[in-house]
Parts: sequence; C-alpha cells; structure tokens
Amino acid sequence: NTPVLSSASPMKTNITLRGRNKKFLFRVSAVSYKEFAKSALEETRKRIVLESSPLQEKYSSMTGLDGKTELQMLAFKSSKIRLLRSMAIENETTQVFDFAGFMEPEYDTPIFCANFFTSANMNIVVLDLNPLHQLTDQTDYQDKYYKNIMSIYHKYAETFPWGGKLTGESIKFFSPLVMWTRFSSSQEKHKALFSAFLEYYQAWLEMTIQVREEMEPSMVRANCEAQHKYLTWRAQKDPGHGLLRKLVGEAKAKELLRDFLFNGVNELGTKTFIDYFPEYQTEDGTVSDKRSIIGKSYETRPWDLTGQFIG
Ligand code: BLA
Repeated sequence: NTPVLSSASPMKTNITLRGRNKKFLFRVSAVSYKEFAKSALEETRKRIVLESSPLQEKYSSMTGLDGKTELQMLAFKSSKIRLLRSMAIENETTQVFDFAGFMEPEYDTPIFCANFFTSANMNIVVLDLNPLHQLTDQTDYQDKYYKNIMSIYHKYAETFPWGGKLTGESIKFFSPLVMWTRFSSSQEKHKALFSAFLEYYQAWLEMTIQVREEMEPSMVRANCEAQHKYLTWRAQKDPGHGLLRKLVGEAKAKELLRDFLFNGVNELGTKTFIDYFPEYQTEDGTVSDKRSIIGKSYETRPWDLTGQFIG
C-alpha cells in the first residue's frame, strides 16, 4: 500500500555571501515542508471530505520578529477528525514542520505526529502514530492499531536509525512504530523522509476511515481525557517552545501552542498539568521549568522487532 510519490521537490534557496569585493552566490537545496503538508492533504481529499477548521480564520500565516521567518498554518476537520493541522516554519537556515491529527473523542485512533526540525544541515525527526492509550497495560490497543503495520517501521529502520537518548518522559507518548532519528541533510534523506511521512500518514488515514464510533460513555470519556493529557503535556513541555518564543515572542508563542498547535487543551478537560504530572510540582505549587524530571534516557530503541516494549 505504498503511496505514489509525486514529488519531494527540494526548495532552492539562494544564499549570498560577501567576500572582499566579491559576491558569492550559492544555491543550496533545503527541504520544503510545505510540500509535505500539501501532499498529505491531497491524499486526504482522495479519501474523505475535509472542511476548513474555524482555527484557519485566526491562523494562516505570520512573519517572525526577525522579519524573515515565515510561518504557515493550515487547519482542517472532518466528521471524525477533530483537528488536522499543520505548521511549517522557514527561513534561510531553518525549516520546521509540525503536522498532527486529532480525532473526536468518540474515536480511539492514535494521534498523527510528524515533527521535523532542520537547521544547519542537522535534522531532528519524530514521526509516529502516538498511542491514545498506554500500550504497556493495553495490549489490545497495541494489537488493534500497531501489530499489523509494523512493516512500515521496518522499511525505514535502516535509513533512519534510533536518534539516541531523549527526554525520558517522551517515550510513553510514542508507539513501537515511532521513527525517532537525527541525520545530516541530503536530498536522498529528505526524499526518504517524504516517503516515510506519506506512508505513516496513509496508515493513519486508513485507521481514521476504519474506526467505529465508541458508544460507551465511559470509553468516550477515557478517550477525551487521554487526548487532553497528551495536549496538556505538549502545550507545556514540547521541545519546540524555545524556538517558537524566539521567533514570535512569548505571548504569540503561547497563543500558538494553546490555541492552535495543541488546541483542545482548554476545552477537552479541566485537569491541570500538575494533576496529570504531579512530579513537576515545585515547593511553591507551580510547574517546574525543567523539561524533564527523569532526564535523558533510552540510548537504544526500547522496543523489540515485534514491537514489544523492552525498556
Ligand atoms: C528536539 N524534538 C526534539 C527532541 C524530541 C522532539 C524527542 C529531542 C530532545 C528531547 O529529548 O526532548 C520531539 N518530543 C518530540 C515530540 C514529542 C516529544 C514530537 O515528546 C511528542 C510527544 N520541534 C518541533 C517544533 C520545533 C522544534 C515545532 O516540533 C520548533 C518550533 C524544535 N526540537 C526542536 C529543537 C530541538 C528539538 C530546536 C533541539 C533542542 C532540544 O533538544 O531541546
């Protein structure tokens, strides 16, 4: 079920350097994550009806405080998908992509999560269908959503090996399908990343089409709380915060995080960050500024080849 790849068209950027009386013009290939978003949306429209999200009116594009960085926001919904949104950030040296899909609480489908950060030839990548429910105590959830698609992970495992230690807390938001990797930029790698992105996305899209509505109110509540916990975590501790603050300032960054990127954090539940993650409470009751309490962990991939968690 491999998607047909139309283009992973690299974006051409002109960089001008001034030496003694001379101007050197380089054409470097940078990756264009806007093309990734466009392709995913095209694939979506072949399968389901997308409506524009009310968020799209508030968020479309922004220019960073430096006057040079462009932020592009896209937001959609469907009858089952509560929010399908994309943020692409680019300037001459940095490209960032944050693409996610969240279901209505009646559905327990995983959360689509693509987070790509590219700067100065270095790439930090997380691509996953983040589980809505903890996989360690819900093997049926793992069987339902991951067992049959582990081949997607294996296909890219060699090209995109485990990225090394990461914030320990993040692991419980990831599935055995996760592609967590770092690499230096090359056209080949970005082309492979484009393929992987579309393939993971197609798998997610298929899940959203197949999923049946949950009728049991207690299960709908559980889905809602699980999504709210996820949103609460990311709205507070996502590694992208620092850069976002630098690009658009504290107030705008906070608004983007709570109202756009992790929309639902104010609406889907009333529990606070400390309710979900009490280990972050400081002596005066506020949330610790620390990104992590556990620290960096998981030097190697904590799942075996079949997708069992081995820690
Ligand atoms: C780094 N981004 C990282 C890292 C991870 C993620 C695991 C490595 C550092 C770490 O261990 O924390 C991504 N972590 C995730 C994701 C989840 C998670 C997706 O827990 C989901 C649950 N990244 C972005 C955006 C920006 C960004 C939008 O997604 C910028 C606007 C930047 N990510 C970014 C930067 C780094 C990074 C600058 C390196 C700096 C650092 O390690 O803190």
